[in-house]
Amino acid sequence: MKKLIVTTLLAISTFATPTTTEFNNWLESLKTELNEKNGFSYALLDEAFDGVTFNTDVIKYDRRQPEHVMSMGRYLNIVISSERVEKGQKYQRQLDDIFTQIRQDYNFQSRFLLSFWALETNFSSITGKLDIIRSLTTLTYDGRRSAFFKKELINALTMLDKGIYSYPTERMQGSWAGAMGSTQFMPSTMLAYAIDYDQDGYINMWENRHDFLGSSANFLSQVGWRGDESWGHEIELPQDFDYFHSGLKYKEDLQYWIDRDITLKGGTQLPHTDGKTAIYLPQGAKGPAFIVYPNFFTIFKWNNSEKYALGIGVLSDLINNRADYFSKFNLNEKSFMSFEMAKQIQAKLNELGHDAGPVDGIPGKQTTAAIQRYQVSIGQIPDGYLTKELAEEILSK
Ligand SMILES: [Ca+2]
Repeated sequence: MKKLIVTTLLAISTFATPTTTEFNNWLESLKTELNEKNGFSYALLDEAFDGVTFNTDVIKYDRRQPEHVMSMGRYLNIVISSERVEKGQKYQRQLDDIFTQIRQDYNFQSRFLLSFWALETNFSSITGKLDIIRSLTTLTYDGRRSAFFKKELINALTMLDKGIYSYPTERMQGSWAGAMGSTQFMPSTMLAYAIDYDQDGYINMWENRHDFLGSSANFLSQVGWRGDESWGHEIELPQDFDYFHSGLKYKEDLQYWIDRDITLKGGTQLPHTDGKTAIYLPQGAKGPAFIVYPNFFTIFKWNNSEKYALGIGVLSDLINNRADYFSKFNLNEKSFMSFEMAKQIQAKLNELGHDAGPVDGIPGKQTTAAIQRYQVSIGQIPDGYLTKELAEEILSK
């Protein structure tokens, strides 16, 4: 499910490609272990690993590094298009019987399922063509995250062993890291959450819309999705709003914000939730302001990325024609932040006495607070949002 969209790529760091003999010897000992320790039959193992070789492309994908961190505006521009919204609306009408059934069984809204389906594989058009067993075997051989990928390889073998999953191709295919099907489930997610929703005897996560949509609702419901709540709402911030209390790390009960005069756009009271909420300004004080509800944080359990979560929320609103705020996003925002630049900014903020924390190139809560203190010192609204202009100004001090 995890995907990294990047603007430009740096040169790939080096890695050692094994010789055919080295790899085959290792693979034989792995098969022995999988038989003796994990109980897979040699019949299954021989078939699963038939013709499997080390795939250098997979390691190249694993090592690629973005030169710049993608800006929020650029990301939204890429994942959201009018064509995608229209396609979502078309499927919402066409698949109404499936969505009605899912609503009854899981209390799950169609617009969110359509958004996950869109962001993962553009409605099943890009599900990945790499051999899953080969990719996971390569990543198990490679040292970087061996233990994680070995578990997923064992899960993929368990899928083959169970014989209840069906694939459109002879061998299981998917992304370089092992995600599969129309909603890009990893093998562990497949085993835990994929279901035969149309009860035809097979779980087909590639082509059977009942199965992959039902499985996605099953997964999200089990990790805490609330079918009667949205992801978030556009809000109106009062004049005296304390920007030091905005951001996803500051979770509060709804009453906390009501007491501070926060309302929906137009002054209407915030819809009820008994879960934690946060004030979220994805493009700073100049962009649209939101209050995010528990579902927003549940999206992180599918893909731990703030941009992805906002992409799902915004697309779901556009599909249901309720994204009046959309024009407030700056979709022309350039990507400019790099790891090196983040380190320079942290060092500069520390030098100026704003305590940005360790100079690690990964701006977190402490760096955001330092940016806010810097903004106060120059008379700006302390939204903690680092625009290109603000970054350049800090570095010029
Ligand atoms: Ca089925």
